[in-house]
Amino acid sequence: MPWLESLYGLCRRLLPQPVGAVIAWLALLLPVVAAAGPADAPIGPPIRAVLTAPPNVPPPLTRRHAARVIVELEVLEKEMPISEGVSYTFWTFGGSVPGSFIRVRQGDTVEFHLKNHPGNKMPHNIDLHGVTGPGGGAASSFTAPGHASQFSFKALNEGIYVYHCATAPVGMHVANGMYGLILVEPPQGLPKVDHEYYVMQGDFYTTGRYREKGAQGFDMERAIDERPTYVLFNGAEGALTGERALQAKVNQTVRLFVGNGGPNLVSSFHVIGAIFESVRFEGGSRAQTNVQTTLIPAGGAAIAEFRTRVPGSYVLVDHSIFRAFNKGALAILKVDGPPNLAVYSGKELDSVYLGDRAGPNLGAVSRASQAQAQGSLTLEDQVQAGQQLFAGTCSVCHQANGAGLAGVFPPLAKSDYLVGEPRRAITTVLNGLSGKLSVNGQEYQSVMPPMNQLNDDEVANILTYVYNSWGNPGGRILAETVRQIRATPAPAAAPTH
Ligand code: HEC
Ligand SMILES: [Cu+2]
Repeated sequence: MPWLESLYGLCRRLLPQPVGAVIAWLALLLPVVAAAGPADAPIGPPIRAVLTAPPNVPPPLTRRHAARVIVELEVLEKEMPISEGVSYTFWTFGGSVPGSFIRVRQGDTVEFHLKNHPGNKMPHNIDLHGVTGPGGGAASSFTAPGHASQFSFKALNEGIYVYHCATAPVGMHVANGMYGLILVEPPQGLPKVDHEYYVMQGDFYTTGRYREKGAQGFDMERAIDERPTYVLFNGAEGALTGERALQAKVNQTVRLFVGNGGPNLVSSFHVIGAIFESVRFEGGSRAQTNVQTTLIPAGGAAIAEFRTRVPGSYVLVDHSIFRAFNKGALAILKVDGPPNLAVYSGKELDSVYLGDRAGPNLGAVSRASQAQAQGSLTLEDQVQAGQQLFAGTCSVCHQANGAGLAGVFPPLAKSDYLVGEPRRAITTVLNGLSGKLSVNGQEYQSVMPPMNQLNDDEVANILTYVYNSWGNPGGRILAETVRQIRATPAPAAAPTH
């Protein structure tokens, strides 16, 4: 019904409010009455859909009529980083996790081509939640490696929809990254904004622990138990932090298309320091306003919008908060521009919320783990990696300069507790420390929580950094030593009498 939408636009532009608005809205209602009639048959030659890799979204559609839209999506099984120094074999739609973003218009007829790369090992298919029909396309799109399949559907309902692979074992295909979003724009389009971004959460199940280095396999048992090692935005820790952070300027409008691929977890999606002015929750057509945290079910999506008002780093998290700080569900929107003291007087929150993500990246950490794997790890590699990890893990208490805080956190700089006692330093990090303690003649009686979420490399590198900084005597701690000490059971508590 292109003439109706033109009429809508014309009314809005030419007639004075509110008369113009009323007529415009009446014009908008007409196509609803006539929906799905023969009138919205595709017009013109077929159009190839623009597909984008996350966090990018294809440009808004300017078309004001339904068309035949060709989507070509290729499945690629490929090894990619899931965290610094950790790789995983992802199964992808279009080479990225989440898969390519697809944008069509309500009323379009989508001619879908699914290709399965000849180098792949598995058959795959696609179930699009924006499809009306059994399996959402799954049965028609089952494709063996080296083959392609084709089916068509009419995008009847506008909204933001998840797509995913539905080949058995379905959970495994989804857990390996086989999901993405398709936006079906309403006929009149979405209101214009300054930035549109594509963010999708997923939970991952690796054989190794969180941040355990090297190539990690898929762990079916953990997946069935719903105990993910990683919970991530856009398929990798650091996919949207440091140099890859989302960008905006002060006083701009941001629209986030947020999906949740699961396979298991439900997301409590929140942006620290921002309030969503509008959320199309569950991807539906109704918008909720003034939302702090929006629930995104597995296999669901939302459209969240807000205006940037104060410069700084805004942290996107799953507010099931251990997932953010201990499993990776953390991304950053960096807003540049002049301060707005009337709205917010404080300083940047980077160090409070970002932890080891506050630095530009953890490049030194991956360099050290590569060197470790190749047997060429140097003292310098360890010190640099340790410095980055210390900043995110230990400096909140012991301070970046190792001086501690008088009476509360003991110093690590020139600490007589540390010097000549590497074994004791390692057990302190692994098991924590509490009770009376004397460092350089000063008494402390406080609690250090165990830091045993750190892996052997990380503990070794952090302590090597500590021993080589702030006037400390130097020396090296090796991952092997940490491994041995971790394997030794902690000393039993003294027997009580
Ligand atoms: C939440 C705060 C906190 C964090 C984080 C923390 N520590 Fe501690 N640390 C303490 C406290 C408190 C003590 C003293 C405990 C006591 O009084 O028994 C301590 C004691 C120590 C000691 C022994 C005393 C000394 O000064 O030599 C070492 C070594 C140490 N921490 C290293 C680390 C390292 C390395 C990290 C990072 C992996 C770390 N700590 C993270 C709070 C913390
Ligand atoms: Cu698949």
